[in-house]
Amino acid sequence: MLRNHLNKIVLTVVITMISMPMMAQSESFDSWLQATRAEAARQGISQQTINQTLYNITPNQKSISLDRKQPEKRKSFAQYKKSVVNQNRINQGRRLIQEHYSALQAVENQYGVPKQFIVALWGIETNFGGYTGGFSVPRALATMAWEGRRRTFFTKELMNALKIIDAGHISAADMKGSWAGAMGQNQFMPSSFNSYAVDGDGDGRRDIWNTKKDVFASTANYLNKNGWKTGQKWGRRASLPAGFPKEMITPKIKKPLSYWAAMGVRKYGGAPLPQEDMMASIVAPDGINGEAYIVYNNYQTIMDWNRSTYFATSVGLLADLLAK
Ligand SMILES: [Ca+2]
Repeated sequence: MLRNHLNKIVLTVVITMISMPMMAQSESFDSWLQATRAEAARQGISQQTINQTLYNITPNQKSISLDRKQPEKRKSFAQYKKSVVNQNRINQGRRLIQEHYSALQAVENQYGVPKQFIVALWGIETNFGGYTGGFSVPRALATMAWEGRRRTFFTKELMNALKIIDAGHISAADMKGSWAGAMGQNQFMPSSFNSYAVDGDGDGRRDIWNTKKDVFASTANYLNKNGWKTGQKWGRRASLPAGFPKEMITPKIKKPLSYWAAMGVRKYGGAPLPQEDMMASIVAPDGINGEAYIVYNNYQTIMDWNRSTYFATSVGLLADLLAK
């Protein structure tokens, strides 16, 4: 009897370990939650917000498994580009630029960011607000913070999310986003929201979930504050000469256009590079045998939004197609 009982315990422990693979945390979710409620109160979050977000919740296992998968990393750039810069999206983006022309123009005038970049980011992040993620952001962030792989980052994001609810920009129930807590139509993390979100329609709330003027102004403000240079392109496709050194292919190496021209880099198709006084980098998201691009300051700004050459290159290409 005792032996059977012990076997049962052992079996339960084994099953629990199998069903929660590689968990970094040793603390139970409830005890973590209790400590986090105290921390939120210490940071000045209202008891009402704490009650609405950090009581009676469980970890979201879907967030945990998606965090471990990250399927986009396994695609090639060519595949990624095909899926995010497709003809449907180009047509829809062009139509939306016409539909929201005056709102986008006002934002462009104020922040110096052309409307096609605002709409390209909107299109790639959420298919123009079509899929913003149905996860409860506080629960997703609590899950990621407790799970432990990036505890400091996600705890900070969770506190930022609670401050947004406290400030009345969105209710706790309506704060929806991705499995990792990116929110609304432009997928700002809560810290980006608190640094860059803007009340574009002047109703007193920064609403990146439902108010397009807020989405447009927040996106443009983000780029503007991260060094966007008005009047400059993002970059263009390039041809590299035979034997171009692989180690020079990185957004981290910035040289004048004239330097790249002297190395034999040309526009795709063979025309010479423009003779402008600009710093540029060479990127080739699929490696030296894939497409190469020569990219400028504004590409680096797009990479501040999302540190991926797949993403930044696709945003640039889509923006160019939307402007045509
Ligand atoms: Ca607003």
